[in-house]
Amino acid sequence: MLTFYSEDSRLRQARTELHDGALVTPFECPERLDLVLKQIRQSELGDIRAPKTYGLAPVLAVHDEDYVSFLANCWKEWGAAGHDGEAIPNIWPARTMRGDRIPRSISGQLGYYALAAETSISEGTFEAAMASKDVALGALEHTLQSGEPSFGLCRPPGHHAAFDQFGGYCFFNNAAVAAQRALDAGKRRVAILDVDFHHGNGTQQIFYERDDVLFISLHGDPEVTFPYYLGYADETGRGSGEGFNVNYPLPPGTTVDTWMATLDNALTKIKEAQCDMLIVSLGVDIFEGDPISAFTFTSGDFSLLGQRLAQASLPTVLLMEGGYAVDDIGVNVVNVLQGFKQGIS
Ligand code: 6XA
Ligand code: ZN
Repeated sequence: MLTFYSEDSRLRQARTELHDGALVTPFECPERLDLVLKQIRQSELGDIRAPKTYGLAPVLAVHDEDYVSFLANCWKEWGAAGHDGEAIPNIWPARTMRGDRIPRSISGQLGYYALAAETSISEGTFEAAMASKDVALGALEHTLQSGEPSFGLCRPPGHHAAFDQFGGYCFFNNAAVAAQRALDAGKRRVAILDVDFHHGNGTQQIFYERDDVLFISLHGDPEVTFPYYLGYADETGRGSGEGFNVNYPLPPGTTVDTWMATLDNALTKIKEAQCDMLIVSLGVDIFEGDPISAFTFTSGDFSLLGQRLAQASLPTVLLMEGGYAVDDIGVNVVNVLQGFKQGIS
């Protein structure tokens, strides 16, 4: 299985994340790439390739143009406004305010386009986000052409990024960009299966009223888990999208047996919906040792996950989402990919 990866993903080197009331070094850091690359190189998985560049058009197919301009210019404008630190929102169009105005000030714009405060915008963030969606598109193109599965080592991740909002370490929704491209290339219905510990609110929002993308997510119950305001079981899609959004919120501490039984339900739905492509939002923060999550996967369990995903028997692209800087993330990712390979042979 080929891996797609871009050196430019390292251009985001944010120094600050608002976490537990303090500014800490971000969990979502470039070292994550090294941990995964090291294990892929030591495995027999296959080559690592750099993607070509695909420009902005595939981004604009799922994101708002003004939002994309905001991301492209934010760091420069933040500096021009005289701010020393990284760009962090601290005011929002909250429920009692107006949501129909986009202020001229970069501080006002930050709140308008942010859905959370932990993710600061820093030098190189936009460039890294561009590289990350190229990684997703490179993996997709390879799978479309060869029918073989591929892995996109995307960084920054994407599944929290909505039509016009960033947050949860995400800027462009890599899985959504890839799904739209697959449809434009002739696929009829794409399943996006999100196994990250956190709900993929951005992916859900982008496709909520559509029946050509089936979005299914297994995640920590938003009653007690980020992103809190989306990801409940009663969110089933709207209009022609009704029935094409499926959420499985699970309590912290959920056992792997329960999680796998839920995955089987998800795979049945993908079969019933007659999808002709599978994109996996692969977060390995379901690991028992993950510093910000609360599921109980061991490294060995990730092999089983890979095997089960292969049983969908669909052209498959796996895209990296969360999973944080503990040495094990490389092992866990490779276990999924090797399990997948075993599952198809
Ligand atoms: C912020 C938590 C952000 C979650 C990031 C993540 N306190 N998403 O892993 O999948
Ligand atoms: Zn996550």
